[in-house]
Amino acid sequence: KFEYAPAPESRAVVDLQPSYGLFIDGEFADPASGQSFKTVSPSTEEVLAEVAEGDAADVDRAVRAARRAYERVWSQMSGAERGKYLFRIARIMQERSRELAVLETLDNGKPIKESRDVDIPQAAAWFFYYAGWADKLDHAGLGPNPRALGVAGQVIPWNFPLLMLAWKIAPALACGNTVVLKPAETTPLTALLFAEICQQADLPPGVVNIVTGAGATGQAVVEHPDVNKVAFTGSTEVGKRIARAVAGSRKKVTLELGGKGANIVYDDAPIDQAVEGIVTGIFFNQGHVCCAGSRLLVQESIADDVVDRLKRRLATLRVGDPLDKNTDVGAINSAEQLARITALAQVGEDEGAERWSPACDLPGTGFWFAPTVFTGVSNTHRIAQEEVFGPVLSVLTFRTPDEAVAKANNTPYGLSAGIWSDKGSRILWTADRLRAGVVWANTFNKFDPSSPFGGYKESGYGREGGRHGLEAYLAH
Ligand code: TXE
Repeated sequence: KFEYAPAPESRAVVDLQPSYGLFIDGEFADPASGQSFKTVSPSTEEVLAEVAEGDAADVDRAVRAARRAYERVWSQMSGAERGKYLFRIARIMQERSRELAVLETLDNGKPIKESRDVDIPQAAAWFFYYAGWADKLDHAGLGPNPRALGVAGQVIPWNFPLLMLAWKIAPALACGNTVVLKPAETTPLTALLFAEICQQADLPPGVVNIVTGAGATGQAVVEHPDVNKVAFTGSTEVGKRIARAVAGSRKKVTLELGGKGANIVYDDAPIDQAVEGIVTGIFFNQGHVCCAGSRLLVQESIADDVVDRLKRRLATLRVGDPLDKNTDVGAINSAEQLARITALAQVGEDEGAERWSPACDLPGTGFWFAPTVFTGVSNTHRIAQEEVFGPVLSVLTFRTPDEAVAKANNTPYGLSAGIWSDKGSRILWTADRLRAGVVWANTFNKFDPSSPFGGYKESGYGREGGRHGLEAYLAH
């Protein structure tokens, strides 16, 4: 067995404060109610900080500040000037990337190598990318005179806290909108550090406001009458509630909801590469990924071989301390999410699928779930239809490309899919027939700010990223 010396990333780089206020009009402020909630480290259950619980009165203050900043400053500025602020924010994020990465890992439970190599660099990349658009909107092909919408109300989840903030805030600001953002209640800390970065970048007060709190705070943001645009990433259930809440208003809405991505492996696929892609597809970020490849669809003739190789590979994954640079799979984000995953995995067993996990010693405290593979899954099983949002893979087989496509499309969702094959024609034939917003070929979970991302069916509507992502924040 390969022995390694743990190399923990030092948490001393993070200056954790015992309590955090709301960020409104460029300043940290106490919430009207005086209430707060605790954010804990999912890997140790240690309380990291007390965070302000914003209510409707705080949201109103934040929306007013955003409106003032929009009317008086941000919409009056040239695109080039707005771009300079975004470039400055991006550079500060790079300079403070180590601090951001450690804080993200502490608050979320994800492995440090993922926050260090994916979340934080990608978040900065989004700011760089949209900074470049700020002075080129007239050339975006979005009409002769694209204008900002006004105040954007944004609600984000806990799986990629800073990256989801970047997906939301960067295009909104580039287009000339101001923002009130509500981070998820289990992962507010990097959003609050981002607020500090806005101060450091001298961003005019009120352009970005961060109101922390639970679902009710998000609801107050979404329903505020002076919010012109709603952007939400989260569960399909809450997404539907938001769509109902804004129905009949003039708010522009984008929803990025759940998924049940199919990872299709044909018999001519490069198998070792495909196995790596299956692992990345579902075990990256503990499977807390809306576009995860949570269903493996493997051609019957190679299914046993692929599953054997997959199991051997999973036995080498290191599950444990997220701050250890060698860790591959970290902690589940919350006790609630762990309970959801545990319950749905039990349903998988009860429905007759075969459950397998590699031997791994899970830490005694914190929220943990071993990487899990279900074989013998049929399309009607709940673990083939419902989003688990955890490190759980369902394996299904198919005989023909038609059957692969039919099974891949047979869920309420349509966010992502992967295709593994040596034949370009087969990849194009399949991709053409998949009802999925993103289709990867011979790779998985690859992101770039220039690529649009979004869903079909119950995975939501609207696109984030690329030129398409501008459309969500412009009236034209
Ligand atoms: O999501 P919620 P939860 C899926 C995934 C997961 C399930 C539940 O399947 O198992 O959702 O996760 C805010 N009005 N995804 O409960 O509740 C909330 O405070 C306005 C997929 O954490 O949707 C948080 O900031 N906002 C997903 C955000 O919505 C409300 C990512 C998301 O939380 C609200 C997360 C309301 N009425 C979960 N209620 C993805 N697409 O990536 C809650 N919120």
